[in-house]
Amino acid sequence: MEATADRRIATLARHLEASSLSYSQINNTISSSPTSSNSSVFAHLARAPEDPILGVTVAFNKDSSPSKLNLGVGAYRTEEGKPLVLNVVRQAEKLLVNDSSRNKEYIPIVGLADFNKLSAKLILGANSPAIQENRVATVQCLSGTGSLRVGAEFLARHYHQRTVYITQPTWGNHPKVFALAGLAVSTYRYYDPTTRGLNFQGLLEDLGSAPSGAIVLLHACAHNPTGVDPTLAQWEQMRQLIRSKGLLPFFDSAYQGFASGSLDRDAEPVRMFVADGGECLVAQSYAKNMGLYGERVGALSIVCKAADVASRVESQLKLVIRPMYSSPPIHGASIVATILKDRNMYHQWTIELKEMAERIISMRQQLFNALKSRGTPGDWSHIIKQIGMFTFTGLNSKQVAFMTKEYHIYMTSDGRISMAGLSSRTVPHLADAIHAAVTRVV
Ligand code: KET
Repeated sequence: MEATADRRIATLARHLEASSLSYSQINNTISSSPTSSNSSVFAHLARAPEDPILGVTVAFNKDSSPSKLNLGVGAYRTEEGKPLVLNVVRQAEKLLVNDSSRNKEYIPIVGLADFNKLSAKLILGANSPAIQENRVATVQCLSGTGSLRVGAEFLARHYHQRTVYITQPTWGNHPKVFALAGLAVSTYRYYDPTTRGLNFQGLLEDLGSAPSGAIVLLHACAHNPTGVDPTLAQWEQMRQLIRSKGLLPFFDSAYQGFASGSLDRDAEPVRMFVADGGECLVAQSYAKNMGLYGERVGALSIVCKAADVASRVESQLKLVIRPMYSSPPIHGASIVATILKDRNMYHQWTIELKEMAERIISMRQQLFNALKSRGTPGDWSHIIKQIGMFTFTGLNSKQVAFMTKEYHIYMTSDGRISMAGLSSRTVPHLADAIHAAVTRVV
């Protein structure tokens, strides 16, 4: 203690000494620092690789070919290949801009109260007992990633089990988010490459042998990257296993509405876990389902067993958030709250969301048909069976590299393609590329 106090006093003294000097005195008395010499203090840094998903867009942007196609990042495009701002979002933004009573003050650490309540209701359901009993702590976060990160930091600080199980494979950022928060990351079997479906037996075995209390990350719907979701009956079996072993479910809900086109249907797995009265965490993103990618708007909800626990959880979440980014941004959350609280706008959103989901489903059918008509070797039925934004094609990294080099088609090296980036116009080009890749590259 004493040593710390001494150090602080010495630092203060140095600071006062320096601040009493004039600029020219400082210039004369201070010898050249390492930062003013020619070699950088960061000279030892190796160049970091680009992100495996967002780096695909970087490479795409550098390509000057007119036929280039970006099927990397999961971002919705129109039939014309353009980014889409939903009409209902434009409408909400107009209302916000014209409302002169609005200001740009800081919002609370936990975000906008309306937004938080409506977000919990969206994922848990209007009649959720957990909401009615006030046992859900919801905080506005920086989209899905920020919600996962805040949840992970909270668990690392306050939860007794420090291991999180993620699906094999999963979204590439999951292991990084959890490891950087200080949790140990393990995997559970999920995808079976031979059937291109769920390895349900492997999943049950791995979760069955996880240590009691371990955290289990679950994709609420539209599993990324595989497009393979458990059936509701399988979810029920998973729920029983997870609850009987006292594992802690952490749902990542980045695609609500994108799997089936229905917000309620896609939330069923989460609601099933909340209905049993047990605890769970849910990270929500509005990037995809409201097209608010760059607005960075999402929410973390922690469903607790009692209202007083939830309120203490919320108080601790504030301590996680404040030193991280202080408080979240206002604009995106205001758009979401405006839409969710207005019956008509909400209805319009569900229609536009369904249109996006349906366009993706029609792209699946068109791509499948195009490969069939080319006689491309292999069973491509997984393209129409998988759901959500992505098709996990089964193409290997060499075939992907070939398609990028020869056809200017950009996708992640694991063979995942974003169906949302495809259009009727570009399907033939992709089908040609896949056909060439599987017939010419092994
Ligand atoms: N969870 C999953 C499963 C997910 O696929 C993403 C984004 C996120 C969370 C985070 O999204 P946010 O924008 O923070 O709300 N996935 C796409 C974009 C990305 O990698 O950042 C993708 O897989 O292409």
